[in-house]
Amino acid sequence: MSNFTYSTVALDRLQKSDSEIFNALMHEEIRQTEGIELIPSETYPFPEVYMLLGSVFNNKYAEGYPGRRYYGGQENTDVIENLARDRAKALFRAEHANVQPLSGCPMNEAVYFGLLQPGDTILGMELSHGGHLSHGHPVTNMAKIFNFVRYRTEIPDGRIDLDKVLHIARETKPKLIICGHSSYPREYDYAGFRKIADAVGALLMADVSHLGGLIAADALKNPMDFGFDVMTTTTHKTLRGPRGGMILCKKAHAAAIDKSVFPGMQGGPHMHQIAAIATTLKLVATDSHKAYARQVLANAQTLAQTFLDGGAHVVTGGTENHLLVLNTATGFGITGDIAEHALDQTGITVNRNVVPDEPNPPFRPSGIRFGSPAATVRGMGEAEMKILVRIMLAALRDPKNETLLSSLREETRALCEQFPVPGLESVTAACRSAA
Ligand code: DSN
Repeated sequence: MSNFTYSTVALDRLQKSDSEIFNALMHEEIRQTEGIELIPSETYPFPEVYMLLGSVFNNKYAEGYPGRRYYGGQENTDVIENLARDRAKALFRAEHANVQPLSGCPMNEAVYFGLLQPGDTILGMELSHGGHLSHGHPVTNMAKIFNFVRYRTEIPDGRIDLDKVLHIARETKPKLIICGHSSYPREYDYAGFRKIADAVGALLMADVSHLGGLIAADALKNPMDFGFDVMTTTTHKTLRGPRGGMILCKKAHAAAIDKSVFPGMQGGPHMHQIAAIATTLKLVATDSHKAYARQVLANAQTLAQTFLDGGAHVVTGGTENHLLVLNTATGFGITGDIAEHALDQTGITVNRNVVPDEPNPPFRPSGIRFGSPAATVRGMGEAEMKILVRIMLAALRDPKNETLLSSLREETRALCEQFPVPGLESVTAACRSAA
């Protein structure tokens, strides 16, 4: 087995001690390399990330922060956490960074608890218009603690009417306003939101989880340049790091944020994750990552334009970032779950997604969401985006045609073979022989 993400000895050992997990791992590696991931929140990490996640930093408890921990043996954990914090501050032009949040939801929850009191009002984007669960959807625990109110986007172009946002803010008096989303393909007017927050005396937060790697590369605007109080980002999306979260903020909020993360929300930080975040932050500062970020945006533009040319209904009419939402109900007469399943059969992974003012339940919504980050890691460019759209359009127009879907799958496989995943170049043959 020549896949370098695991040592041969370790794999051999796993195969003997737990063949069921071993087999699932081999099949997942085949799935991820023979097919293509178009879920916009997913990507393939820098190969170094696999190594650090499997490292001895996994073994270490390190409650506290560098120089002030509650356990001994911290000479190396302090090095990696300091490097991660310093690199994060430099990259995002922030005064303070906390790199301990275990993932996106606890990251945002730590901000709310750090800066607000229970019962305070938070203004965020409506979920069906692109907002995120952790911005206070009624099904979340946060909605039991804080009072969430919402702004919406304009249909059909998805712009945000700042006069309407200001009106809502004046009526509801939020303590915190959030710019951020998980399925919104437009850029924010950060300067406009800063003015609204100032007008109503609210703190201002950006959740750029989807965009972190694009902002780090200066391919998209950085909210910290517009005087935001706080910016959060997960580390495993366009940043190409391990699963995790980061909070960047002004110095004035540093103590409150740090206390809220630990001991407020979490115990021991995941030091193997923080080691991988530190290395990720070094790698995203390179010219090759900047070129990657630009290509992500160019590829997303091509996906959008090719879909529009093919008659698909692209929500908001296009994209200004890495993602797209298609209304498959109006465009193809099928709900997102059926579209997702059909595309799965072609080897293309997307996710079902709500559309603005969604009329259907979330498990059977009207659309699908996808984006370019993972395909771009493989070196795919605009020509390949056009091939992928052709395959997807064929499947969406005839989603029950098993013969067609399996022949499309062969096309996807042939395309993917030409674009191996960095770090997993030899995985398919190796896994096939082992599985
Ligand atoms: N689940 C992530 C996404 O897919 O956008 C956000 O948390």
